[in-house]
Amino acid sequence: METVTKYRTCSLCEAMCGLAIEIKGKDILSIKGDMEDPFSKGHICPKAVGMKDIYDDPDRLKRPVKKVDGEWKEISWELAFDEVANKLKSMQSKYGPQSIGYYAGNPGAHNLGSLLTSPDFIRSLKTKNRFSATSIDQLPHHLAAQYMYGHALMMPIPDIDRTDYWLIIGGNPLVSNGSLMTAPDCGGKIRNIQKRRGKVVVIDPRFTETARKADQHHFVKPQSDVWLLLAMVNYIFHNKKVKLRHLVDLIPEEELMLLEKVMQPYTIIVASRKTGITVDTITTLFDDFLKADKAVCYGRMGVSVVEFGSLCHWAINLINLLSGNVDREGGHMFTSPAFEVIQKKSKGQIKFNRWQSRVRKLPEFGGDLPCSTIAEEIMTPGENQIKCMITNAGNPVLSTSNGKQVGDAFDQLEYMVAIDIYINETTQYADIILPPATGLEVPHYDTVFNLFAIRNTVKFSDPAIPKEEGARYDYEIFQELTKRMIQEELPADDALKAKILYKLGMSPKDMIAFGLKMGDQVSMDDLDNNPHGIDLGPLVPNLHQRIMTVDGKLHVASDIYLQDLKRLNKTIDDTVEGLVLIGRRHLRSNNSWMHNSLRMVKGRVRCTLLIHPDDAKTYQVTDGVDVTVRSRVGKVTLPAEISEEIMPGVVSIPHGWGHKRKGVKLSIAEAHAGVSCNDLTDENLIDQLSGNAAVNGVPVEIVQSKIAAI
Ligand SMILES: Nc1nc2c(c(=O)[nH]1)N[C@H]1C(S)=C(S)[C@@H](COP(=O)(O)OP(=O)(O)OC[C@H]3O[C@@H](n4cnc5c(=O)[nH]c(N)nc54)[C@H](O)[C@@H]3O)O[C@H]1N2
Ligand SMILES: Nc1nc2c(c(=O)[nH]1)N[C@H]1C(S)=C(S)[C@@H](COP(=O)(O)OP(=O)(O)OC[C@H]3O[C@@H](n4cnc5c(=O)[nH]c(N)nc54)[C@H](O)[C@@H]3O)O[C@H]1N2
Ligand code: SF4
Ligand SMILES: [Mo]
Repeated sequence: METVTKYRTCSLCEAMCGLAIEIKGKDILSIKGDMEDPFSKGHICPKAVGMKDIYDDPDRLKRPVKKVDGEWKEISWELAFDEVANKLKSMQSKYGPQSIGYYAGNPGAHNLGSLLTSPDFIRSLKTKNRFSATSIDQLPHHLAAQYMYGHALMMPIPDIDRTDYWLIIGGNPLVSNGSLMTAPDCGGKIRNIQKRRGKVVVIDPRFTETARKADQHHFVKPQSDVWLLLAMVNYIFHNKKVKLRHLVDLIPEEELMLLEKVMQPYTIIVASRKTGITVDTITTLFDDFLKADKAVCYGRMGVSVVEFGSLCHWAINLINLLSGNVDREGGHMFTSPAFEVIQKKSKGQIKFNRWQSRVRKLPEFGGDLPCSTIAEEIMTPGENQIKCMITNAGNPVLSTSNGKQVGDAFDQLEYMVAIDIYINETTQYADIILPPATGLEVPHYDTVFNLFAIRNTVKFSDPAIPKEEGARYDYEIFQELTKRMIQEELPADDALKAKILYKLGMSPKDMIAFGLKMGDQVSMDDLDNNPHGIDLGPLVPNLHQRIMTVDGKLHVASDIYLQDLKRLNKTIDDTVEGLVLIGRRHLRSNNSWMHNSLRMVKGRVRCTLLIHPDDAKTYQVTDGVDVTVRSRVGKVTLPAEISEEIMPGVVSIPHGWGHKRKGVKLSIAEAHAGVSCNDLTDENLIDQLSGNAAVNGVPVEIVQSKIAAI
């Protein structure tokens, strides 16, 4: 059998690296970086080869499984589709549509079939009880994009290929490979900034892998960044450094004057007291940023999943805007994707807080409710209580705040369906699991991450390797379920039904081809002829054409933020006693679901409690010895790792671990189980404005430590 090389984009994280995969028959011989990919130019990380392990994994499901008397039994696809659709319809008629909850996880955003076909299925459920991993991630970014630029997806991207000054606050792109900034090889990009005599500055409670490569690193107390960021907005006004350049006609003058006024209390002195960074250092930092010809401030999880995440991202957008760096080379720019996801028809629509969750009255955003409310929506009796859950490509038991409680809630459900490739911490609660083909077996196009990329490129990849006989693609699963859900529901001549049925006949490739035609930059034929992808050039100024607000203006002082400042001001004198918990990521992990690859988990134990030597002394913690950590919601026991890389008063546990649980069928992951830091994070700690979970900065205490025998 002959060996062939297939080219495609890696779908694991946001970096969109090009892969060159050698295949012989049904065997994957090697996975390397595609040197001819115009975007990633050969770069990959260690996870890319993990794609082979997922493909070969004997624990991965290929056929639907149903729980019968506590045991999983394979059943046929037809039976599975019929059962799921009938059950969902009976739940709808018995308890009403709100009794069905839906949770969408992270790999869905990397998955073409799921992205294009799940929305119709979700619509057919007619439920408002929708949740996703977005609300334990980037909700504040979407909110700022919505209120300032008019659409949740109008997110400005740091143009790090051309900047002179990159301020990274609460992000670790050397490990995460960039997020809401699709940029393969961030290490190389940092080196290039330095070669251009530019500067990279990192602000983080941990001396991270990125900080090690940067020109400067400053420790910051968790949750305090908001004071620093607002102080910088104030500093720009106070020192008359506002440069609006070509955007002057977009920004309402009265809003600018109001903003200047409300920013006045946020001084460097307050910022210094809150963050622990000296007044001199902050002043130099602000001056350096403002002196640079092209500068960009970029914030990620460390300023997203915190209690003032929305204010942080509003402030970051304001800093870039007021310093003259928005829609300008080397600053904060907007992409021009070949397949346009931002539809002109949604111009001006605010999709926020149109309804609230039943129990805690948390706001809806983009049709989703905050995932911190899932458990209470299931466990609190009453009308519209969730009785049935569907998860797609998500593992909320490990990934969301107070995950153990989410598991307990799932255990109470009347019915649960998981669309997933594994029997894991979440899906083990399901009654039925529908496993799609995945990874290298599915067609791929990045509708989402091209929108967030630092350069415009485009590529379509057909499946690199055929799916197993009898397996189904995710889009087939969604299309089959949707068909059954709407069949009798809507009258035969219903226009929506006709539209959905028409789409049900289309493959994802047909849909992308159609979208590309609308965009008029490249055709599917062009992509078929260019398997390495096509470069469409660097980002270009385009905000005047792309802005999506109803009046075409860029709003800098929306009332939601001004109101939230009042909430912030109440905390001005708060001080932190004891320890707070933050997270961390590792190059060989991908949230919770790649630990069943030996290649990814072998070596030194990575699920440790990182603690500063001073705190270790105070709490009598010994390096390498188990320590028990407790929060309001639970406790975990794990080995301590004493290091000066974490600042005093802060401890860190990576998320996505904790695989040793009843019902889990992940042989390798169970043997390298670790503990789940989300058994400590608290569903009540949220960013009140957006409803986003706050998993960084959680108060914890050390309740027991074993002192190593000398
Ligand atoms: N404490 C703390 N918690 C966090 C974070 C943190 O930094 N700290 N980070 C948060 C972030 S940013 C995110 S995005 C979330 C992630 O949260 P989730 O999306 O809920 O969890 P994942 O770990 O990504 O789980 C992905 C699931 O998808 C399945 N899967 C993989 N590939 C496919 C596929 O092709 N199709 C289908 N149907 N299923 C598939 C896997 O088996 C797994 O069950 O975690 C969040 N949780
Ligand atoms: N290898 C790997 N790559 C991944 C993932 C993975 O699990 N593994 N997950 C992917 C996903 S879903 C996402 S969303 C991205 C996330 O991408 P990143 O946000 O770049 O990743 P994190 O490691 O969460 O980085 C957050 C940083 O914030 C710091 N931090 C914590 N609290 C605070 C605070 O209060 N203030 C400040 N200033 N900093 C703080 C942490 O120490 C950490 O260094 O990564 C993606 N890429
Ligand atoms: S950086 Fe992300 S996209 Fe690139 S190879 Fe690694 S996991 Fe895949
Ligand atoms: Mo994420």
